[in-house]
Amino acid sequence: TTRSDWWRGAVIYQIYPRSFMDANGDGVGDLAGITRRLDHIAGLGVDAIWLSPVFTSPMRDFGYDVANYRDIDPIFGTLADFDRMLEKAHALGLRVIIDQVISHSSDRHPWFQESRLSRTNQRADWYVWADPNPDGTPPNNWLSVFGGSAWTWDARRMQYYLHNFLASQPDLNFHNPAVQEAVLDAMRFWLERGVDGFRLDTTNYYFHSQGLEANPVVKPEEFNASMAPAVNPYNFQEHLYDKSRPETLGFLKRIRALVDEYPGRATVGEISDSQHQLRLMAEYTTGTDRLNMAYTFDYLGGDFDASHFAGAIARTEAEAPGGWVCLAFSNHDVVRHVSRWARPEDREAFGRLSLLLLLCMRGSVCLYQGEELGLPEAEIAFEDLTDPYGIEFWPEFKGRDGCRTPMVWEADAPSGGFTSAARPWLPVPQEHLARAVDRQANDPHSMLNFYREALAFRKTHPALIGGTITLLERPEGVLAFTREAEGERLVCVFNMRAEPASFENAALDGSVSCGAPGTQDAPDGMMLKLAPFGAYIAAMA
Ligand code: TEU
Repeated sequence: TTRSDWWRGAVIYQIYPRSFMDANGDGVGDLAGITRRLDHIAGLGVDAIWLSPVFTSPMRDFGYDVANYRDIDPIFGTLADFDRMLEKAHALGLRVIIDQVISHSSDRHPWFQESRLSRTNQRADWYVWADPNPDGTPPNNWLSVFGGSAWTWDARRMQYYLHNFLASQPDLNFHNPAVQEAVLDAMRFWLERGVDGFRLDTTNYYFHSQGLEANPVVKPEEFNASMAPAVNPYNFQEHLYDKSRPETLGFLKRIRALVDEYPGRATVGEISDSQHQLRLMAEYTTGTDRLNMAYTFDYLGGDFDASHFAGAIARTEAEAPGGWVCLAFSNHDVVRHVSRWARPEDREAFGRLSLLLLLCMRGSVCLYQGEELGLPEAEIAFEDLTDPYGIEFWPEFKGRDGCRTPMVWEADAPSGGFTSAARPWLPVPQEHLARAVDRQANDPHSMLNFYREALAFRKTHPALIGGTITLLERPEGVLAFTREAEGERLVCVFNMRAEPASFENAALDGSVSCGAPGTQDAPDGMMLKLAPFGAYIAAMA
């Protein structure tokens, strides 16, 4: 299609390049591997891919620490490999969104190497530097998401520098216009190369308050422990001064103006702020001069609970009605959702129900590689951990390795066909092998084929892609709403529990099958009996 607003209601498949497909046999996935396996993604029926970072990096945070914004890390290949991947994706009808990690760079980036040399060099103010307190302690109480102070002492420059994440991820100073120009230039480089848009890492972290005021401390009872590990002291502060600053919007408008020079490109921002999520969502995505979409953390943590979902939908509709949400249940930062939300014996039914729900809510959708196979979270021994966040907070928080293990392509091949190396960079769990793509591809009842059918169903229903959403009255454990657009009205009912339920509503009367996969028997008048994790999706006369 050539629709310039293709992103509205699109389904985006996230590739974690280290773990998708290894073509050169070094145990780490690469661009040539992705190119080889793009058919699998096209065969799902998604609209686009989002590629986690493939840029030059020392890989302290596995690519979310960029040392050169305009080149590909050798572990992933070359710019020519990138171009080949892009060309094949486009030939298959897939748009390509790349990750832009501009809030911070790697400490190996030449910009930082220069900045740390002195207080007077031409890049001295490209990062956030501050003097110590008289007793030598850091300038204030700001904390790193990954543990410890957000300030690290630099012995050469004799100052502290700010990092919201690892000490090897110094925070770029967006108050400096030259920094804004430099990162916009790097984005233009990729637009010129033909990418279809950007996933913007940590958009609400670009700016800090130059007053360096201390963040207030949050009372434990006000802290939303379900959204973030309670073991992490970061979550006990209200982040008023280190992020989510008002200057952000002005810069997002500059990004949009740049992207708008290239027709049909789109942006999706990551807003990570459990306290001000919806306000920022509304601010960053309402109107035509800022981001196209932002993805919501509402369903990346919390409980799989009808009240939680109904509340999140209602709040989003009320507080960010003009915004556009990107929905996701899994990504490279959280426990895979079938493990997070379901008991092992429920996962087949749960995986299907949760996909139908994801595809029926209002917004665009991000799927994470492997979820189409129903992969559970991998259990990784402490000795095998690679994620610095997990190593820091083990065992209360086990980190992100468990959702980053390699894709499984062939059940009977070593390492599931991911690599010919003796050891992949993270282990391939034995229990994943039976779920490999080749096993599921020809089984009409597999999770993989359910994903294909459900995605095909969504494609043919404008009410699901762009329609309004209206919540219906519901008993506990059941979520129900209608979606409406272009004269089409669908009623969608989900039993979110592992036990039978019933649902009675006038909206059901006269509803007719509309071919949704896995949908269950028609109601008896206004009364619907739902199987455990059962769904009913129908058109209303
Ligand atoms: O994540 C932003 C972020 O806030 C993370 O702390 C997230 O909440 C956490 O990983 C959840 O477990 C982005 C990227 O998605 C992540 O992979 C990077 O490590 C991080 O930025 C730093 O670039």
